[in-house]
Amino acid sequence: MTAQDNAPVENFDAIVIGAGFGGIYQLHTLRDQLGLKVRAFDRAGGVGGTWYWNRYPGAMSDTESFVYRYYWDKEMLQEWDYDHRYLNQPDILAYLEAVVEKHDLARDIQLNTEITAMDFDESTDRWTVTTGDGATYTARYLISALGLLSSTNFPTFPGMDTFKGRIVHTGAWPEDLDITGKRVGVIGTGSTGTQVVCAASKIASHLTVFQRSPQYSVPSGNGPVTPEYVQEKREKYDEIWEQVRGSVVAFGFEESSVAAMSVTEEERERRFQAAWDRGNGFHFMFGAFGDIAIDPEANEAAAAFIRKKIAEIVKDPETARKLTPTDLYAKRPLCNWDYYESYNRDNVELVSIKENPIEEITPEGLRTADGVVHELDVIVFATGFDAVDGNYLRMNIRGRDGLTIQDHWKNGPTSYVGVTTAHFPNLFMILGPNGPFTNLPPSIEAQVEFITEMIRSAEADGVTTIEPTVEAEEKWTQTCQEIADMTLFPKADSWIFGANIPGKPNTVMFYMAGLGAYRGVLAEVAEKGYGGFALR
Ligand code: N01
Repeated sequence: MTAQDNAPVENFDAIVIGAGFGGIYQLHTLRDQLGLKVRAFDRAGGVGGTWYWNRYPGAMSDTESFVYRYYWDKEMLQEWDYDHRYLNQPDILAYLEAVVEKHDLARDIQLNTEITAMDFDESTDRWTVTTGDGATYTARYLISALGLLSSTNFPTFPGMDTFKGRIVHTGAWPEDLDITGKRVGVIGTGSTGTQVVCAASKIASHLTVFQRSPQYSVPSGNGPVTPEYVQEKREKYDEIWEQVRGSVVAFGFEESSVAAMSVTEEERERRFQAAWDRGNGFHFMFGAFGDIAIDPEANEAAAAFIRKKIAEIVKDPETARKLTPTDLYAKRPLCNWDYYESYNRDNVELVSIKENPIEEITPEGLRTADGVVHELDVIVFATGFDAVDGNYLRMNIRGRDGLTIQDHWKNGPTSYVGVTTAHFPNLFMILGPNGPFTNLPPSIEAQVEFITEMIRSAEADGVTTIEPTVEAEEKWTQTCQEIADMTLFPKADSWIFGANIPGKPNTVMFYMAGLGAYRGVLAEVAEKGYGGFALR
């Protein structure tokens, strides 16, 4: 018997799991707007979610500073300063910590507490959550704000435990690790890996990049912004946010509706060059033309433009060849300050592990198939995440009739409007499967506000359980699939469809019609008295 067996169970109206962008706002709305008794839990030692864990060198948002924040706290929009076009990880973490402090949220956030199980009790219509140390808590409403990307994908290689240096994953970067002057190896070249490469190339004594798939990256255009720029954005925030909330990707620019092949070749080049000079990955994919992610010919034109840039930038032809992607330009778009330029530095070396696979990790470093041992002090796994449902599947979650989430999602994760799933009453997911594929804070706000209003109306109407119907969930999944099939994204192997995890079903995991359309769906569901839900 443990001490916990005798501990009294604490009961709440609502429990929030996660204290990142989603959990912080959800705790605020449920506690301070609805007056519920709420507790938020997070396994981390601080708030911030993604921005607590991802402290790797170069970690930053690739959404511009003026839209990588909450809209709901209008005072902070006016008061919180920034001086660069993009925010670095410490800036974002400091911002989230300041929100928590300003709204006195910390007293209801229990840190260092991992939730391992969530069970719905049909006799009481309450959820019981169990923590890693065996304590239990109950609540009527359970809101999971686990983040899309928090379950790390940490592949194993033979000999890993023999390595004399340090092996780290970017998603759990140790606070005491400084790679300055060290021999660093980076495995993975997605959004994270390319950011690490840009930063590490400038501080490591030697950097070896182990690349499986080459990536299309465009310039970020990062740099200082003036106080006048910040003031101008502040004065226009309502206008800016209205545009963001009605847009597709919610990055603070107008998406283009011009078809790439409808203009002359010269005009196409001019527009690609203008987008390249302006900077930002989502802008390059969605702002230069309206059909890069839809029409194969338009996609190839954009891809060819980036390939030409790689050939111009990278001095060593063999390195340039290895860095040049030949597949579709249809993964999450990347941007960096000087990704391809990094490979012109004398201390940076590129190994194509598609051509020359990693055989084993040795005490000294990493041995590739050609027999070379790359001597290293630190091996950085920038190998991404088991996205979307990975966070859920590692927990024991049981809904009606003891149904496990693993069973319910065995063919891939599903939801109704990205926030609820059938057989799991009163469980609300922020960034659940088949939610919008956008700059995340504006989508998180839309979901938190939808969940809050649904709970407010349930409280007012004496509804005890809210649960989507199986039919509504199936229809939403089909809608998401049909929309995704209109794009090129399912044709590229990436985490967006689960292709990065061996054995994971390749299924639709996002609603790709954009935030404006998504907000319209949520508004319509609410207006129709929560159509698609069984309210009991
Ligand atoms: O992860 P990824 P990420 N052996 O899955 C490689 C967000 N984000 O952390 O392409 C060797 O994209 C894998 O290779 P391949 C953003 O939404 C945002 O970089 O599968 N290599 C790939 O190169 C982003 O999309 C920001 O062939 C292996 C890399 O590891 C999402 O997070 C910053 C491997 C993984 O790339 C995920 O990005 C950072 C193996 N066994 C991240 N397994 C912002 O700027 C995987 N790889 C806001």
